[in-house]
Parts: sequence; C-alpha cells; structure tokens
Amino acid sequence: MSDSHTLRRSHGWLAAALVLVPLTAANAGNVTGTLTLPEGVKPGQTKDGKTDETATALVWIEGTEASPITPQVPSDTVTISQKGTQFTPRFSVAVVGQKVDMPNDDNTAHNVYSKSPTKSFNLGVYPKGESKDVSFEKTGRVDLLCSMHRQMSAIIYVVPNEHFAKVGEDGAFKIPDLKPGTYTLKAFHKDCGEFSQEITVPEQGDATATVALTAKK
Ligand SMILES: [Cu+2]
Repeated sequence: MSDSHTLRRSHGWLAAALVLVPLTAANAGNVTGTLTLPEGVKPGQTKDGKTDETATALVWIEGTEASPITPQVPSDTVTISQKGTQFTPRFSVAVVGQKVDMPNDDNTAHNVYSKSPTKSFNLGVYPKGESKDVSFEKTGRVDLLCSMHRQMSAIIYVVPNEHFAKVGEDGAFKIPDLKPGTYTLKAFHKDCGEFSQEITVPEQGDATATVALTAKK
C-alpha cells in the first residue's frame, strides 16, 4: 500500500471520530423552569425591592438510585473576598470538596467563622494580603460571619455536584447538559422551606419545572 493510501485511510478514521462527537453531545438535556417566592418577592431582592445577594435563589440536581451522578470536584476555586468591611460576593455556591478561598483585601483585620451545622469553623484573625481557605464535606447552607464586624455576613450553599444554577431576578433558571434520566430537583432560598421534586430529562429535548417556594415554617 502506498503512503497516500495510508494517509487517506487515517483521514477516514478521523472523520468517523468527528461525526461521533456531536451525536454524544446531543444526547443531553437541560432542566429549565421558573421559580417563584412567597408574596411575589423576586430572587436576589428584599421584600421592598432592594438588591440583596444573600436572597439569591438556587436550584440544583441530585442523582438518584436509578440515575446516579458521579460528582466531580471543580478544579477552579470559589473566592469570597473581605473588602470594604463586607464579604464579596455575599452569596456563593461551592461543590462538596471544592476549595473556597477567603482573601482579606481590606486594610483592617478580619476573623471569618461559621457556626452552621453544615460546617463549623474559625479561620482566626488575619491581615490584608493574607488568605485562608476551607472546603466542605457535606451539602447545605453555611452562614459566614466575622467576629470583628457585626455587619459582615454571607451565605455559601454547598451542593453535591456541578449541576446547579442561580435563578435570575425574573425567576428563570437553566441547569444545562444532563444525561437522560430521572433526578431530584432541589431549590434553596434563605427565607424559604426545603423544596424537592422528581424531574425526568427525556431522551430528546429538555425538562421543564415549576418551582414554587413557600415561606419557612
Ligand atoms: Cu471583619
């Protein structure tokens, strides 16, 4: 066989491989939907319509026995800065095991801690330019506080995997790229009770969900 024949044959294999990629990618659906809060409050806002990051609404997907999800710890780091005597941002999402960096970018010292059941920790006092980090072993809400500044507060919500989305101010959300299967859709808002609903991503197309959160009892 001549060299040109070998070349053409290897190109044939390459073309076959390229055709397979879009077929695999197409076999994943999005979970889209709308979330509502009690009394018409918008996600990310206070009851009187002011911006409040800690009032962000979050949705995420959990695997089930029938459709398990193998969690992958994201290699990128979540960063929560201490700046202007406040946390920036004041709402963050971390996957179990993901590193959360907490740099002090202020001219004053801070002492970040949490007493949340999800994880209780105290990073101690550290000055500008220094950073400490934490990661979380289980899912749930973590309230960040500073023992030196009472006005400082932030929420980290720890989710089991990368399939999550923050809800827009209009209530719309989209969790992309799930394999067909039946999962559990969950939602969080600091003032609302827990939400859990079965959701099926079909072989073709997207799944849609309506999430109506109710006030915490
Ligand atoms: Cu502080």
